[in-house]
Amino acid sequence: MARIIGKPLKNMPWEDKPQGCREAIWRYSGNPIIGRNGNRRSNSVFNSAVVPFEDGYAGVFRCDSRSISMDLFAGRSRDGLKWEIDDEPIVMTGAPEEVLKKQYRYDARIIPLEGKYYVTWCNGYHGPTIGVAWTEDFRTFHQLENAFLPFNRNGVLFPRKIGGMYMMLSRPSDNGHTPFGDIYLSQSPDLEFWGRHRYVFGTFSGNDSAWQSTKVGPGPAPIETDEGWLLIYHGVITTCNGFVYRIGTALLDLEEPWKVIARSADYLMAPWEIYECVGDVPNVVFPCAALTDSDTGRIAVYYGCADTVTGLAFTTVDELVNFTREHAL
Ligand code: BMA
Repeated sequence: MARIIGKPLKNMPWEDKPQGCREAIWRYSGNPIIGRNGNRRSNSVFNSAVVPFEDGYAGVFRCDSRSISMDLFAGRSRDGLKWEIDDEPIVMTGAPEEVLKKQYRYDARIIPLEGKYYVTWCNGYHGPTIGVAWTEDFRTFHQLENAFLPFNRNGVLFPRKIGGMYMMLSRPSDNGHTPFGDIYLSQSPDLEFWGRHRYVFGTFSGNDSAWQSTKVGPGPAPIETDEGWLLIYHGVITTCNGFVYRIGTALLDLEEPWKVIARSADYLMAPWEIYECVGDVPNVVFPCAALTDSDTGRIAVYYGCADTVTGLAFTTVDELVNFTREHAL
């Protein structure tokens, strides 16, 4: 049995695997948990991050507005299912004015690290790059320097230092909808200066795993297990109707996490449900957060559906480790 190395989480959102289900992950019966009108002006709420906070949960949500602007909003929940999302976007403080200038912000991740909650997101600075901030209360957010040069997306911190360094995964990109993309790892002594870049893994162009032939990018913060860092990621194929986004898994070495132990050839989850296939951008499932309980091994994955609404799916560490190894490339 694989084990999560982390904290217990009592009362996390959960449903048992439905009888007869043969999948390694199963959707919440009440999906989508957040609809288009998550806050007053939202057109869509998706690709958002949540963490346990105080006696419930807090989150940073991507709410595209009805003018179709992209920004981040704080939210709170008692049960991780019903969310109250602020009507006003997060105001960042602390960084030099040049860095605080806001063009657009989207696709946040939240990583509990050394007693604070670090938020990373795709930050518009003459093109997309990785914004970084921390908060202790989800009201005041202290922004740091952008981690990288443009163009980059999907910056995801590891939840602890490894070999004395902070580590972040990312997916270098272009200024548009990026018809390529591999996962890299960068290291930092202070969360400001990033270097020692390593290639983790890239697209797979063969017939054996075509769903991830256009680009791959990290999803939720890697989950520490006794078998390695469990990475849930998105993989994309280009079809005659455009991109299709699916979800896969990989296991990375605990000490040198740019080394891949195993990676799934099959996708874990794909747009099958109507709310994943129909929306502003059809055929997208895009994972950004995972809650975990070290006692039971349960995992709850939050994912964007068709760039329109937010879904939740359940699995366990054992299911994902077995799935990754069983279908390894
Ligand atoms: C990516 C990002 C995501 C989005 C996806 C599908 O490049 O913009 O926010 O979910 O495309 O449109």
